[in-house]
Amino acid sequence: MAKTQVNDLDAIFKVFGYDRYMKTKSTTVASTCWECSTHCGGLFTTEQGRVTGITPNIKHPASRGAFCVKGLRGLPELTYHPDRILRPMRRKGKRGQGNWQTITWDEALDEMCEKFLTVQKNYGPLSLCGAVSNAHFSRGVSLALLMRAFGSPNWMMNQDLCGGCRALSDKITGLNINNGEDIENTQCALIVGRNPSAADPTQWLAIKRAKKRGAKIITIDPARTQSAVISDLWLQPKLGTDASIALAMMNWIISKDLYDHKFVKDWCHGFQDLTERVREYTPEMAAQISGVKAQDIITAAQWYAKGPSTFISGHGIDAFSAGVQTYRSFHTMVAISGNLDRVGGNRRIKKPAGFTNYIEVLHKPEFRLPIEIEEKTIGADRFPLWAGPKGWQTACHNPSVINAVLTGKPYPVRAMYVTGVNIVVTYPNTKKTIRALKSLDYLCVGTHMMTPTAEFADLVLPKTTGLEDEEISLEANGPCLSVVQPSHPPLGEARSDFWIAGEIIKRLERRGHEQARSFFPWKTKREFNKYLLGDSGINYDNLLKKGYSRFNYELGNFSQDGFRTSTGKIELFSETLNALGLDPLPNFTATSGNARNRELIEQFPFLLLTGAREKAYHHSRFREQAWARKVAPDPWVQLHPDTASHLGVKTDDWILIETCDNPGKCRLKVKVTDETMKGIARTGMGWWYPEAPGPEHGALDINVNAALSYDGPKDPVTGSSDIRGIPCRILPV
Ligand SMILES: Nc1nc2c(c(=O)[nH]1)N[C@H]1C(S)=C(S)[C@@H](COP(=O)(O)OP(=O)(O)OC[C@H]3O[C@@H](n4cnc5c(=O)[nH]c(N)nc54)[C@H](O)[C@@H]3O)O[C@H]1N2
Ligand SMILES: Nc1nc2c(c(=O)[nH]1)N[C@H]1C(S)=C(S)[C@@H](COP(=O)(O)OP(=O)(O)OC[C@H]3O[C@@H](n4cnc5c(=O)[nH]c(N)nc54)[C@H](O)[C@@H]3O)O[C@H]1N2
Ligand code: SF4
Ligand SMILES: [Mo]
Repeated sequence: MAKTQVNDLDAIFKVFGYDRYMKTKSTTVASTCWECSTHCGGLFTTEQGRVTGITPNIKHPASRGAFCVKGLRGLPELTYHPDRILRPMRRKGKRGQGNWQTITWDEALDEMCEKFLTVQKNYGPLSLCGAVSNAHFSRGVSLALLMRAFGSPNWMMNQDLCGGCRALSDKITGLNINNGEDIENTQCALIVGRNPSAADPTQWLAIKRAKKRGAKIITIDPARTQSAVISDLWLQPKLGTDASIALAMMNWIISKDLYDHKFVKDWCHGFQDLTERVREYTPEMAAQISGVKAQDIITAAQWYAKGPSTFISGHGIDAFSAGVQTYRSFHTMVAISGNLDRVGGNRRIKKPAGFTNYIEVLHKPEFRLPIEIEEKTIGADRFPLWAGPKGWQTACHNPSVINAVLTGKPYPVRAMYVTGVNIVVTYPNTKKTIRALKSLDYLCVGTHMMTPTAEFADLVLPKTTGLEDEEISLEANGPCLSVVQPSHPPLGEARSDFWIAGEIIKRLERRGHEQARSFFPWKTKREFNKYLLGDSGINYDNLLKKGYSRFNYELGNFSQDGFRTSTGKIELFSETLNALGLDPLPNFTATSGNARNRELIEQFPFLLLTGAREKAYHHSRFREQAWARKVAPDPWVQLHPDTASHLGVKTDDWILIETCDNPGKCRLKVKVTDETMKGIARTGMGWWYPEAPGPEHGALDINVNAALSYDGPKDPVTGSSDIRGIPCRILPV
């Protein structure tokens, strides 16, 4: 049981009149941590109005007792941090000067509504844009629907930098398997570009259990991660070359007749075309591309084909300019090997009949804007499967939005509502993001702490944390439904994103925009949650009591469910990509880092890998917390001993990284280790120092996105930019 540190909470409670909760006796609720999408079930104990202990819930079907320090310490210490923003604040003086005036919610919401309506009147509704992390939480849905209520289809989410390539490949291929890994029953776990020991404790515990049971573990990762250490086979590829390995594995599986004939015959479209495509990808050829031994590729193919096998993938093969094709190479292999929706394989997403997912809400016809407006979503012209009416989550293409703010093309974007995302730190090209935010007519930011993004706002809104909110989520890896429930009322005047959206809708109605209500018919969050449960038959009270709810599901019911593609089958040959003039078959394409010419290699001799996860932080979060800063005080960069000695640097030296796109530099502290490959600079992301001078708080200094461009090569489907495998040079400080 972790004890939380309490700061000047008594003072906060007194100021906001919460003394009465301090007198209540100890209570425990079964809830879920929603600091990250792992969603670990926990028992949260509240004493005298504050959470004093969190215990992992071993009964939770998805997390099964997994939890991490970010949930145990990060979440409570964020909630009770003395610097937490607890009242709406209006900018005084110039933007970014750090002068704020506390105002009431009524003043804040009236102002936000008026300013948005003014911009809407001056530049049209499309000039309004939202930004949020994703639509796996209610905040994504409430933000998107709020923007639609103003008449704008424009909102940004960070999935082009996160799981977007995986999601689109999954959708195009027709699998529907995101997070459906059945690790508990697998005989072979194929871990690709995923670092579960740092990123996902639920997965990591399950992998260790599988290992103990005798399942084979294969890791494909350029770095020696903890899963590589426990693996029976570790393949160490050059960055961005994984597609060649998957295609060669399929070459072996097909040529040795190890594929699932019945599944291929009944349910796959384009097997002959795929066979022809993979013919050229012999293990020897893939070995040349990837630097991995041909024999290791063959062994991986044999183990994987024997199965049942589960494919566990992550950010290491996502979010780059060849992300969708790389995922297609693995996803088609999941299909032809018969590992789809079988025990020990990759389950298709299950949900209770009658239940509505967040993403399904976004696609419901009653909440849509007219198609001719949605077609104008920024980026829909270039990336129609990503943005706009046919888009996966209907959101914008982010770098195109930043450009629209700065150039007015394809049309002006003049006001933004940013919540649950810290875009100055987490989008590539920090300088440019700041320039864009500074140039807006109006910026409203919802946050818990003063972040480098909130610093540029006109209005800052105080947000509830996961100890104060109520939320339902579908856990594909359970499968089950899980609930976040408040341990106590919000501190100060913090409010949820859902509440804020609802209050703005009320104001729009009062100002004569009655149609706004149709995008947001729910009056309370509870009502919305009940709407999601629909007629699934799941009892809300039982859900709250246990913290989760299991439901019945069936595996492999393909004839009943079918596949959501144009052919009704798994599309090895994608008709969707073909219709767009894109390569319909999985393929390997070299990224800019792999395709460097001699001149570029001389100038930028290394490849930059960003995003390695740190246990104490969640992206840019928790940098204000003393324990986390003690565990990981500085932004590090791993260099192989040969690379370090070639450069003449040693552990604890500071260096500067500059990429070939050169928007700026990033300062990092060297860790010399053979965990990483020669010639690579491997670093994390999300760094800033809350205590450093504002408004940037170090975001232009120690934040790797200060050195990255958002305008480089793009994945043709998702518009994702390279955030690893980027040619770079290393300079002394
Ligand atoms: N503690 C902590 N946990 C987190 C997060 C956090 O910030 N902190 N963030 C959460 C979020 S939103 C995400 S998206 C996930 C991300 O977590 P993961 O999906 O695990 O992704 P990364 O840590 O970015 O990278 C995983 C591995 O990919 C490897 N890799 C890099 N390039 C390549 C490549 O070209 N090929 C292959 N095969 N591997 C490569 C890296 O060396 C790394 O070990 O973590 C989640 N969990
Ligand atoms: N170079 C590079 N860039 C990357 C990555 C990389 O690997 N390399 N990774 C990318 C990935 S995978 C991701 S997911 C993104 C992450 O990018 P962000 O989503 O911007 O990252 P966070 O630091 O988690 O920022 C979340 C912000 O939301 C606030 N917040 C947290 N919880 C809540 C909540 O419940 N409600 C509200 N309203 N706000 C909340 C926090 O206070 C914080 O300021 O970064 C991407 N950027
Ligand atoms: S992995 Fe950690 S931060 Fe993520 S949900 Fe679980 S406890 Fe919370
Ligand atoms: Mo992510």
